[in-house]
Amino acid sequence: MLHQDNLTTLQSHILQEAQRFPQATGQFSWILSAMSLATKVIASKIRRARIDDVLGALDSSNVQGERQQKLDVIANETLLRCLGTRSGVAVVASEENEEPMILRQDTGGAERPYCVLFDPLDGSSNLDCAGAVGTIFSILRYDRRAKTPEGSLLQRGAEQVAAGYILYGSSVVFVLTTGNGVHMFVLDPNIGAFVLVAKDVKVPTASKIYSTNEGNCLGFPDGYQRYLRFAHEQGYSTRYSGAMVADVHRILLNGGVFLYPPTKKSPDGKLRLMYEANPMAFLIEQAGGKAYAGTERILDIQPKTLHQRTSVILGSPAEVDHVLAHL
Ligand code: P6P
Repeated sequence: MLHQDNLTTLQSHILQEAQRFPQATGQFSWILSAMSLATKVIASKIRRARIDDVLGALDSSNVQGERQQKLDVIANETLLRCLGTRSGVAVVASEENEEPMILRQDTGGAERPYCVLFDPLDGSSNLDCAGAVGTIFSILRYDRRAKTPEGSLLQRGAEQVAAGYILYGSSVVFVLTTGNGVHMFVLDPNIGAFVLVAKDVKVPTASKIYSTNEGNCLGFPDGYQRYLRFAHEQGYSTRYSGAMVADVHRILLNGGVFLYPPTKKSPDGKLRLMYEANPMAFLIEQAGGKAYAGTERILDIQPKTLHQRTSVILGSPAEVDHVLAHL
């Protein structure tokens, strides 16, 4: 862990990182600052959700056909309100909105603007029972070769310039990579700032823990079922919260493998490529782990549609290899 005397906040970390790019205009830093502000607001609303009676579902459903929780909409609107003021953001895409939002046209200036994609409140069905939930985000550069702003979003995960998640758990944890390692911050409610607690986090190379919804296992393809038999025979432990952010964060720190295989209900996998699998894959690879969709590296997948789904195998390199060996 860091020396206690080096008090660095997310804001000062972002500014220090920006100094590595003298030609930078600061737009990128402003976007990360917007994510910091929005997620502090979301964290405060989650903490008081039952008191302020903003728990529970709305009558509406999102583009995924999933019932929207009241806080899904509140989190989504908070992120849009914070990002909307940042001049460097051209396009925003959210799990909660069928169409991307074009905030401003690409002016063709020196620095290409950015696209921000996010799942505003991942695992929100955990809210009613005070379970862990999270925000996941991915940042791409606007692709000027694309024929439409929407087309600018359909870039492989390997093109991401930044990715992160905010876990609203027993503490509020902001985990970020800008392609230069994975860094972890915890919200200090006494000062309202995300404080740096660990730099260059590395996922343990091996750990006998797997994380999957075994309720679906009879619908898993044979290779995954063979892997589960292997894990049971080897005495693995299982940990699964139903919120990807919480399950991936545990793996980032303690090691193991997270699996969402194809199922009868979701033959292509349930998790969304652009704003769940890709950002998590970028983070896990930056931390020394591996991230696959079946036998394909997630960051190599060429997306076809904004809300497309994928299967996911990610975590400690040795544990991912055990799964791949059974596929
Ligand atoms: P299941 C939450 O709805 C989510 O998108 C991820 O956060 C989580 O990993 C997964 O779905 C849980 O799905 O089918 O196990 O409830």
